[in-house]
Amino acid sequence: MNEERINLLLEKFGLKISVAGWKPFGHGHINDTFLVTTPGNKPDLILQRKNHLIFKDIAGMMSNIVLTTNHIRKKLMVEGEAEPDRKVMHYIPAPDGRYFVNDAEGNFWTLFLFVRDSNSIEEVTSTAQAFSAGKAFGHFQMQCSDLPGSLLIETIPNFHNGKFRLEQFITSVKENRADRVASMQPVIDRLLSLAPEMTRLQDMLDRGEVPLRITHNDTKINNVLFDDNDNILCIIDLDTVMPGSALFDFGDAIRTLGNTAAEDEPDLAKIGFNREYYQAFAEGYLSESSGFLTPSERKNLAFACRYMVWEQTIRFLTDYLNGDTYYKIAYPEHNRVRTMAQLKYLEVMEGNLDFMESVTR
Ligand code: ADP
Ligand code: GN1
Ligand code: MG
Repeated sequence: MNEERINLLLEKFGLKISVAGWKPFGHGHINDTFLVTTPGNKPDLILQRKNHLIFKDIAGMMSNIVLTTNHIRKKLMVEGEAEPDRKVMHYIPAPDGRYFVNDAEGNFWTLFLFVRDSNSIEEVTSTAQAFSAGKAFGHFQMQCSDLPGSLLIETIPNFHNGKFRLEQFITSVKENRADRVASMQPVIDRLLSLAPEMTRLQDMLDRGEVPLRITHNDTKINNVLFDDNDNILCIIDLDTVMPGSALFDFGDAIRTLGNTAAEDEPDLAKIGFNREYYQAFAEGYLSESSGFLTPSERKNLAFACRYMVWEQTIRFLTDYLNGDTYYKIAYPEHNRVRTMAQLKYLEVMEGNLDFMESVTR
């Protein structure tokens, strides 16, 4: 990336300005994100290259995002929100009305406002933050609850379908493309032995025992923006907003927020389960969602945390066995390290299940 390219992309969005500065931003595994500062008092912008090899229908994805953000913005206006652009993402259309532009290499670029005076965190450091994050994701689900699901496409089909993820995993073992199966055999066996229990969530969805809602589907803690006083501003990274289960969002948030270490911590001794953060997140989440959650959802919140960690473990391992084709990696064995760290977290969680159940039942 360079300044000339940034100016060219902004021009495609109809903005004829010379940027004041730019830098790569965030820690995402899929997209490329750049913070762009503009001259004068104009708001800062984020230019993001969406990964079109992973998101195969960028126009559909952007349609989901615009429907969702417009829906939320309308509610904020009714509530008299003074600064809606800090409470919901604001994407900028190109002059042709589309919410992306293409560059000469066929990449897809999107542009949105940087939420002023915002911070995203890679790890929670207080129960107050955990409570706020829970409230934020519960509130987001509530804001989306009257958005008709039929309007949204499945940006990545079967994204959190455990049976589908299991099939992909089994295929990666059979194909053994990177010749890494032998070294991972005990881990593969362990993850496969959990499959009958873990695919139960998809069974419940298939049978209609757990409802489909509009959900975020990537509720990592770094997808929440806080202000300088740890108050919630908004939920970001809306690429995977689509029909899904509330259980996916609850479970995926605990996957990062309940872990005392990072999702790719190489030192397994550092990986633990933070009961206080779990409890605070659950209380924040339930303060917004207890009115709409069904008994079957409520009953399965704790289980969903185990499910999401198992799913993420097999996703990282699948990518490792396939030769690292999906997630960005920072070093050659990164996906193996991620797999081992998630598996350790899954095991640590087992010892906390009774506690988790007691909080969320
Ligand atoms: P990825 O899909 O790669 O995770 P994100 O859309 O989450 O990309 O963006 C990466 C990071 O950029 C976020 O974790 C956050 O730190 C920052 N970010 C994204 N959108 C905004 C925004 N609208 N305002 C401020 N910071 C943002
Ligand atoms: C990816 O882009 P990012 O880092 O927020 C992935 C999530 C995984 C996560 C693991 C579209 O999210 O599903 O849970 O990495 N996003 C996609 O850290 O696959
Ligand atoms: Mg993100």
